[in-house]
Amino acid sequence: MKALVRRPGPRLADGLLTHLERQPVDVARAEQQWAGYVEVLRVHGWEVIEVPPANDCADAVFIEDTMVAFDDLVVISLPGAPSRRPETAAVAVTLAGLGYEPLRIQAPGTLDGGDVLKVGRTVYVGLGGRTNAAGTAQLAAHLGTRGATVVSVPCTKVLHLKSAVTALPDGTIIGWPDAVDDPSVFPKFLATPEESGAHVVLLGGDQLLMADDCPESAAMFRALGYHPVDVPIGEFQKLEGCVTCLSLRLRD
Ligand code: CIR
Repeated sequence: MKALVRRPGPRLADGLLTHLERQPVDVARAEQQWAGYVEVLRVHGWEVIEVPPANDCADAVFIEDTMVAFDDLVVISLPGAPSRRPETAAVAVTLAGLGYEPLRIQAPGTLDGGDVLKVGRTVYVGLGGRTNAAGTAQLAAHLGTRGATVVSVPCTKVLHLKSAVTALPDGTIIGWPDAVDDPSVFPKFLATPEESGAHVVLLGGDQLLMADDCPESAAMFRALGYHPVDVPIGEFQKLEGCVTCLSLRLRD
């Protein structure tokens, strides 16, 4: 299990905002929070690989958006926001160094990794923000070669599909209802009591990496037999980030 991460740069506070009002971001605190997040990955057995920083790109720390991994395939995204497109080059170089031959989303397609939720062989792709139909079709063609089924789902209330929903290890889709366009597209949906409670990174086994500001959701997962591990990520949440977007997980 490898996780790619990218440390926050000096321009972090200028990151893009779509649904939130701008608030001051404490870059020093963000660096501490990022280090804490990375340490949790390490402690849970992930080999952490740092992609060289992109200090000109305010949003580069949100590395999940630059790529999709599925089985042995990696697909470099074409971010919907033009300012984020320079982020992908160094990610592709790092992946090539790890032995991958990255495929690419091509214009006019756009796709952000944060819009892609994998649940077994089903891959949900959020449509409505940064990802368009052409990008979704290209991803479907790539992942179809590995037997994946891509399901396009609406995503208009939050930045990315994974800002609205993620999945528990048993495949249950979890989401904060106000952020989800249509819960009925998911076979098994469980509402979370807090917005950030909808965001989990599967660390392995029963362990769920979560933000530390959603205690009721953590209690709900505990009651289901899972083990939440919480981290403070408030500086990144101010920029519409969540726990998923701070790493790229390669599970092969
Ligand atoms: C952006 O607007 O692109 C960044 N400020 C936040 C990206 C968060 N990414 C994610 O949730 N996958």
